[in-house]
Amino acid sequence: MHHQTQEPPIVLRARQHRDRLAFFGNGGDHSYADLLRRSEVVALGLLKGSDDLAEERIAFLVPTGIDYAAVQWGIWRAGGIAVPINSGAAVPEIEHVLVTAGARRLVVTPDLISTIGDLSARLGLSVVAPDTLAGSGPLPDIGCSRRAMILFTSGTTSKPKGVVFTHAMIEAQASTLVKAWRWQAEDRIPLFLPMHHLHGIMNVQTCALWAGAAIEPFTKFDADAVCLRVAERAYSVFMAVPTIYNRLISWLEQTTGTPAAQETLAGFGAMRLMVSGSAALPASVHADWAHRTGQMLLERYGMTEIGMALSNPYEGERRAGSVGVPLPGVDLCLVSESGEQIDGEGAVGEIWVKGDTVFSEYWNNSAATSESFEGGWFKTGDIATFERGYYRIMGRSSVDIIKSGGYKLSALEIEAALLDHPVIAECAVVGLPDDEWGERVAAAIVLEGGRTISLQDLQDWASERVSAYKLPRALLCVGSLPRNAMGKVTKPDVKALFLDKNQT
Ligand code: MLC
Ligand code: AMP
Repeated sequence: MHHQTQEPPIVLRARQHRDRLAFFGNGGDHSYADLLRRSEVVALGLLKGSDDLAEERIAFLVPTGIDYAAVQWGIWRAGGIAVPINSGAAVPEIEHVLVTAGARRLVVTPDLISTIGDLSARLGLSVVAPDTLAGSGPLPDIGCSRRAMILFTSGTTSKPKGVVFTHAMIEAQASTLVKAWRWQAEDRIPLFLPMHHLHGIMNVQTCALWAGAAIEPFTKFDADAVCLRVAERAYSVFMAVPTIYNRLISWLEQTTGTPAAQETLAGFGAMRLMVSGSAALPASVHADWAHRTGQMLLERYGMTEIGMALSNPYEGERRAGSVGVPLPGVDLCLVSESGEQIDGEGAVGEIWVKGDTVFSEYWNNSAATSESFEGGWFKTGDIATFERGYYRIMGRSSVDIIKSGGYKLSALEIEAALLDHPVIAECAVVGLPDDEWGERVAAAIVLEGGRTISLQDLQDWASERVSAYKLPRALLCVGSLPRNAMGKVTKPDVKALFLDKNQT
């Protein structure tokens, strides 16, 4: 009897759109048939004659576009777990990801090989260029409960943790959003977000490809390039973080009155849907955008561990400063400090979430996994209130988590890196409010024996150790750090040191 291979859900979906475009733009036009073919080649090449990768972790460092998607799907189709690597990461950060995930193979394009420094020799890593992959034979059956992907996310521990996604979770997240936001095969979207985090990977790429829509890939966000294509009416859907909306507003201000600005405004106005998320969208930016373009941004709230949980409605009031209501299938409640579930108008508490989109484990870290759940609920650490039918995010329960440019950063991770500096004796990292970035990383340090260091020198030194977006943007050298009676650094007082200084 002929055996029909059980394929990852997104691959099955793609078979319905074989002749449609999956990717377009400067990197060329590529159909779904092309993506299916290329991902099969990657899968067979990775299998090298074995029947199944059996959840081997395959790291990959490949530019956004058809190549990235083909490698990601290829790993899935061969039965592996895809571990995307941040192309802007520092070598020690990549090492942490590879070692924690236990990845022995890295798929990397020649243009990005220098990103990994000496790691292949040091870790005995097998490095493979995607276009050298080839093979033949059948592909394994991929059940939905299999693990598919690990995304690393910073948090209240000093090193990022690996959030494990199964195919079932990916299916739940994509199908929920495709329905809620009415994705259609005719949609076209630009993709300029980093491809090692949820927003770019799931909300943009996976949802678009789930729906049979087309993606224009960019290696990074560039306002000039994106606005030019918006003016040409290249897109129907747009998804970005608040810092990008700030940049677009600056671009529109700088070009006011030019024909290019007029066309760009009209292009934004004509889109079907524009979404903001990953960090709080100031109500002033929401209003400014609506005033300029006529578009009411749809703000939603999510997290790597839970996918998207709250969303303003596609139809109905999109309220500035609010994140709307739970998406279908998401169970959500607010919990007070004393651990009681609270609801009703004006309730304030930590967001706890349950549902098919929620992850079930941090990779190889059962202690962190069990700490983050209670009674089956995932505890997000985000504080929200419920007002007139909508949720509003008020902040976070931990001062050690910073959101800058939509990236979640761990103050503890940055402190640990800075403490490796030979003259830094103590340090405390905080997030300062910032109009462009949401928050900005600031470091208060105590130096050994009367030494000094400039911000620039500190950044130059630290850039070998952490990604650019984690670098301190403000520095204070102090004689001692503010501490409480227990000897613990009091972060609100550290923040006050910077804010007081700015006022004088
Ligand atoms: C970069 N710079 C920063 C910075 N990032 N400064 C302060 N804070 C930061 N976070 C500096 C650079 O070093 C550079 O400095 C200058 O800003 C301009 O750099 P750039 O290269 O133009 O910045 P760019 O790389 O374009 O970054 C801006 C950005 C990017 C907004 C496009 O940060 C971005 O793509 N953010 C999205 C992150 C994201 O996808 N998060 C989702 C996580 S998932 P100099 O001195 O060299 O000029 C998630 C779940 C959910 O949150 O709900 O979605
Ligand atoms: P990450 O861990 O990178 O997935 O980031 C998830 C975090 O981003 C959440 O825990 C929130 O703190 C924050 N976040 C995401 N969307 C929003 C939003 N719309 N408003 C405020 N914070 C948000």
